[in-house]
Amino acid sequence: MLPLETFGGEASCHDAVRGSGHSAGHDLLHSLLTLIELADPGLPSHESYSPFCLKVHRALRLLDLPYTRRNESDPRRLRPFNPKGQAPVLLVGDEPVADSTDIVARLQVLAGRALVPTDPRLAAEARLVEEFADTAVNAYLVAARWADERNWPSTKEAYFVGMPRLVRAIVPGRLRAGVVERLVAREVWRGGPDECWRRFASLLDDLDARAPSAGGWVGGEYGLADLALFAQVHSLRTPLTPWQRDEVARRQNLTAWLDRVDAATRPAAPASMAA
Ligand SMILES: N[C@@H](CCC(=O)N[C@@H](CS)C(=O)NCC(=O)O)C(=O)O
Repeated sequence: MLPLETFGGEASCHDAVRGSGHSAGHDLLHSLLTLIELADPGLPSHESYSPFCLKVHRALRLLDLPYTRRNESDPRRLRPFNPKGQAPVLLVGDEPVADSTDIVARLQVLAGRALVPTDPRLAAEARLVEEFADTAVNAYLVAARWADERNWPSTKEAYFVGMPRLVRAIVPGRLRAGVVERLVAREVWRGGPDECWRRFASLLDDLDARAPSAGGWVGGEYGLADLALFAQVHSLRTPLTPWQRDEVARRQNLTAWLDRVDAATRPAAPASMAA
């Protein structure tokens, strides 16, 4: 979605993130798994502005898999690993796995633990929630950052921070026009801001009514549905989108569920930094 975390932040850094266990198997996995992601926003609450990178971070944590982080400020640098030039990419040894859905599927195999219930109907429901989050809910997040006039100045500031001033006067606006065009094609912005935010409020009401009062979204345990939905909705809770953040905060059941998933999946502080 965001053709542009591209220009925010430093070129690359490598942080080691450990799971809670420190067995030989964990150490092996730690050197085996590298998450290639976009720039680190430097927020304690969000490892990434990218909801798809956030989803993978939280899946790694939920599965207690240690990994190394590698930040690329320009998604084009991801093309050798993912022809679509998108983050996230997970390196399993030297093998690149692209797309958050495929990455989370691979992580389950590596961890030897499923993130969907054993009941096939519930497993299908969890995958449907993932698809809904990655597409429909994501469209509102992109609209909130790129199309909403109230948020564009802070989005531009955050995403294009490293760009030379002259280029910055031209490029962000052009990229924004392309993103908004795609949002219209995705229907979410076709009727303009009033319709978009009316539907958004109604979506939040439904999520609030459906949010589980304890445990995970589908089948009781935290799993795939939680990771995918959390990643998109929690991404609305940053300083980039204050109106949308406050709208989420007004929904108490939804907020309580988000906070529980956050607590269950927040990565431990980086154990070490390498150049
Ligand atoms: N379906 C992909 C979507 C990934 C995606 O949209 N990544 C964005 C960052 S949130 C990106 O890399 N955008 C750069 C671009 O499209 O040029 C997934 O689930 O991983």
